[in-house]
Amino acid sequence: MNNLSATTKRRDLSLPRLYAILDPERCKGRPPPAVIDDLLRGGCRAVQLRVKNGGGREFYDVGLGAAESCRAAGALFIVNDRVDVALAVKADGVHLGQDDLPIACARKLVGENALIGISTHTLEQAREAEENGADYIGFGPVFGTATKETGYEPRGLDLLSRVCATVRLPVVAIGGITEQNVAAVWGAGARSAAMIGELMAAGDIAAKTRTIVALAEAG
Ligand code: TZP
Ligand code: MG
Repeated sequence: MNNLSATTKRRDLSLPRLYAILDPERCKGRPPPAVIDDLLRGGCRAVQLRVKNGGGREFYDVGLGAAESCRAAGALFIVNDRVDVALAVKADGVHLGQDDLPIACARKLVGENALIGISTHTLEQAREAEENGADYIGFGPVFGTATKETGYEPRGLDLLSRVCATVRLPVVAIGGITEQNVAAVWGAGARSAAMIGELMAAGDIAAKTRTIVALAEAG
């Protein structure tokens, strides 16, 4: 839809090592467009927009600007939960939870070139997501997190490793990932590390992003 042209095949997907999640409620008073700019200036090349409590209009308005900024920077832009918003803002893809639309249904709506990611919390869910045609899976929470009431115990690095060894899809690990533990997450086989709190807690988001991207390049 956005950076994925008809000639870019989903199966060639090489997700960036850092997958930032932008949640306007977690921006600590900073305007979401400024936070997106900071993430992109810091070298982040995958951004997911997550709007849990706003209406579709807020999601659309923030998403439209975010999609444009990501497109200009050559970054992937993914919309959380809402297929309609992903289509409306021409995102690169949509990220679904276990209770959202089934993958096959979302695929019919977004088409063959868009990415579909799905959150998983068990090995079985990860296998199922692969069988059902997801392009990548989220897996977590790997560690404890204060950002979301997940309802799940932290899954830990051992289970993350098993999931990464079992599915062929790229795995985006999520939950409690920080500058201190991100190398272990990549080391466990996760292609990418999703972060909310660690990035938003930084006084200088661009500098923090740069640090994480540099860690990935050093590893
Ligand atoms: N899904 C599982 S854990 C989580 C989500 C959305 C929150 C991740 O946030 P943080 O601050 O990076 O732990
Ligand atoms: Mg969701």
